Amino acid sequence: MHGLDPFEDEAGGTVFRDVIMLGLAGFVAMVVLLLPHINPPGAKTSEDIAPPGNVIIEIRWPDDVDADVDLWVQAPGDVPVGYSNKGGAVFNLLRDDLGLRGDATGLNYETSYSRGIVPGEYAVNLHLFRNPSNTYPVLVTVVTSVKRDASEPTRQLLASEVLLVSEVLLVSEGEEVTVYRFQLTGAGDLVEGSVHGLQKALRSWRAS
Ligand SMILES: [Ca+2]
Repeated sequence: MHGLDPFEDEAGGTVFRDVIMLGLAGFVAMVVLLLPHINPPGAKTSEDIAPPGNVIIEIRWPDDVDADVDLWVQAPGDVPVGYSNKGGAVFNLLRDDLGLRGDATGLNYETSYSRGIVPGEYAVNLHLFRNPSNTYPVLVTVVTSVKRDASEPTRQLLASEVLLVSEVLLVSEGEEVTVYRFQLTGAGDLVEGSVHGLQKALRSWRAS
């Protein structure tokens, strides 16, 4: 008589309630742990808060071309960031795509993200590090976008706005070209008339 045994019901109910209470306790503990992050204590001045938004620079080249193209970027007042220096004060290179070697996705792309939008001039270079495919030219698409609102981190791509798109033909191994240089305001707007392609070496850059 399974369901009629009052003790069994009682015990089952207790276990059930305990599980709920444990679950609730866990939830409350999580909320308490998260509270300092959600609501940092103390008054913050605008200088304490990292500038919102970020700059995203992506390059893409044909997936069937076994070429190792490198993206090099430089933010205002920062060191160049590329495969041999994957992080600066502003930019981080997500990964160095070597072409078809060691590639889980089969896609050829590299992306650099900034933390915050620093006003001033940015430079974007491409370097054809290796081209074992010996296919020329290598067509590389370069997209620069900004995400102004940092409050929705999970909607990174939806919330970003494309500023510049370029296609570049790389014609020889070891070639480094400046795709463009441009200025941004602190709000992430392109400064009118600021885009130019004056060459600037980033890969071989050394602090003076
Ligand atoms: Ca690469």
